[in-house]
Amino acid sequence: MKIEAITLREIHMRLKAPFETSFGVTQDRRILLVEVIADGVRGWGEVTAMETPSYNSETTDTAWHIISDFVAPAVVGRSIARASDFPVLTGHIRGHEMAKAGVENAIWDAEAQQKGVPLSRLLGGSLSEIVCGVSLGIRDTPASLVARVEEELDHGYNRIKLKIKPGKDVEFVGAVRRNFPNAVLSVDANSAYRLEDAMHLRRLDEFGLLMIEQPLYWDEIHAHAKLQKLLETALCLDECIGNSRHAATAIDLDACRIINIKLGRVGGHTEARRVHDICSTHGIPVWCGGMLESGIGRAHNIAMSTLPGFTLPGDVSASRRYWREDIIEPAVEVTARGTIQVPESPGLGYSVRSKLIDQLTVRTNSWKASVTVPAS
Ligand code: OSB
Ligand code: MG
Repeated sequence: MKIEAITLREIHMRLKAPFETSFGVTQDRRILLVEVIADGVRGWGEVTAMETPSYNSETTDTAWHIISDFVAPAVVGRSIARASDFPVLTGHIRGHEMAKAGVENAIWDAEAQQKGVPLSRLLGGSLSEIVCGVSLGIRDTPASLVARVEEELDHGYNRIKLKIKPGKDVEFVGAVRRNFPNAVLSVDANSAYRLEDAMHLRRLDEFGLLMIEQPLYWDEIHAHAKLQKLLETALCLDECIGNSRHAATAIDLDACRIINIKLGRVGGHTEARRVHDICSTHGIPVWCGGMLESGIGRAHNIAMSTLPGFTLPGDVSASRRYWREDIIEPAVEVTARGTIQVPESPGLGYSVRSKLIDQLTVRTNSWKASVTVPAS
């Protein structure tokens, strides 16, 4: 496959409601979309960096810089046999996984279309339906959180994840548990606690949670191993797993019993599949995390979630929970039993609404391979 051209654009999309995590409130998303032309076929990817370096160290603007000044120049005009060879072209660029993933994933979409297969099948996925959970932001009062949980359970979602932070944890989770004794519940702290808080976190054990996601330092696995020994509840790592070596380390140290896989955080489909494979080998269940994506990122998440190790409900849910109008057609919909039907048409399996994307675009940058004239 020859990577003939790349177009990078920034679009602005407003979430239907503000989303609060331990690191802040998000409502106005600045999302980068990547359009790649490979052998004449167009593929789409999304950069899942946040606007601020609060979840990890990347931002919309760092990704713009890294793609513009390093990734695009390194890959446009180059040929690779398949999308899974893409990391070889960008291996010299340290970090910036979300920036690289946006471009790599667009090439995966293009390859699947060239081969006439759904992206899920090109990745080796087998599920035809994926199981969905939701992630609920921090609320002002336990009562308003309970009301939100009730709505999402009524919609059929199979697992409810509650965002927590110090001061908004035990009381909130307790209220939800009392109201829904049988619901599958988990919590996500986005690194808001310290190892010294272990005795406080132990109070969550009584609520029978499926997992506690990333309670400690965003960049430290070892502290989670110490914490896991003190808790009954399974820990799940998100932020600390930037690649498959990190996953192997976490498993070796017993730092978690579950891993959340995010395409952007690990650098794209190729590395995500490696994380999945290591987890499968060690009997660690995985699930697909979300980053408040537009439909393009969501469609990539759906394809990845069809790999057999994705045995727990993910955070990938219906477009309408986030957006008044999504940039793909049809929008991602969830069945009454809280599942998404995996599309069967080639590539991402959704059509991209180019006109709407043009309206939402605030800046673009593009690169084309120079035409080489054969010597006569
Ligand atoms: O930690 O999983 C996270 C959103 C932004 C940044 C980090 C996270 C999240 C979510 C929301 O939990 C997942 C989603 O609904 O897309
Ligand atoms: Mg998380």
